[in-house]
Amino acid sequence: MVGRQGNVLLVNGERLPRLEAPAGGRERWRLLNSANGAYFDVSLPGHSLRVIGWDGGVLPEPYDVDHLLIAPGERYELLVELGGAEGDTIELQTQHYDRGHALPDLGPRPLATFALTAPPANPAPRSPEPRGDVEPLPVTPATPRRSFTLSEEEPAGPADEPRFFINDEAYPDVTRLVVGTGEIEVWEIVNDAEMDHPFHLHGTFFQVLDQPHLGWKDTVNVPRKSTVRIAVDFDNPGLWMYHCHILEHAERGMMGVLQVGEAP
Ligand SMILES: [Cu+2]
Repeated sequence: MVGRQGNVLLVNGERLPRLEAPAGGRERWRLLNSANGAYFDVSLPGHSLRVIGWDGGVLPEPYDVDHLLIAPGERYELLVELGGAEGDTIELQTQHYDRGHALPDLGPRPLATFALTAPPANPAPRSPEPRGDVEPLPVTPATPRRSFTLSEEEPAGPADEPRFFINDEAYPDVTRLVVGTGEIEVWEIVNDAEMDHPFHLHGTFFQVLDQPHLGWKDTVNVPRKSTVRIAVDFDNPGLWMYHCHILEHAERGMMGVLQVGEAP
């Protein structure tokens, strides 16, 4: 029902790796949640994280957070200042995020340890922060809107499987959406289910509306009983999927088909 959670956390395929980094150094990290169903809410206690990029590239305006929620399939690029002295260790942690269905709070869990080494005697000059070139998509009251309602059905008995739907249809029994190449649309993703679902679109990136940061994404978490609006520029003709990125949910129905342009 909730997707495979697993009971061992891996970073780059390793359990609790110990990494070295020069004290006071600045590093660029790319975080990708490749878990099937687990959410990560990462932090470096005592340090802030500077978000410089998302799934689809570098942001025009970076922003700072003290923890960062990463749903399955999402990617974030960070600049991290590893403040501290030689010999200190800093722990990258994940904490519980309540994504519904009363999953247990296991408290903060370590992901990796950074052991600070002596800073270089002659540090290289810092390169400037990368800045992306992103313009807001031109959304107007005339921009076509579509609505997608995500829902779930718990198994009726022990022999049953849960089922998941978009607009009451379960893949593969779905109506193909057709969009003209170059059309801009606003998609309203309504999560009517009892848990969060990370919505993922293939073939193009989108901008998440109603939130303060501009940038390109292809996966966005839609918290339970809430609505997320995205603006999409369908500039890439072809036949594409959109689905929940918890793969058990896609497998059990929460997936649709989108045709951009002429039928291939
Ligand atoms: Cu889901």
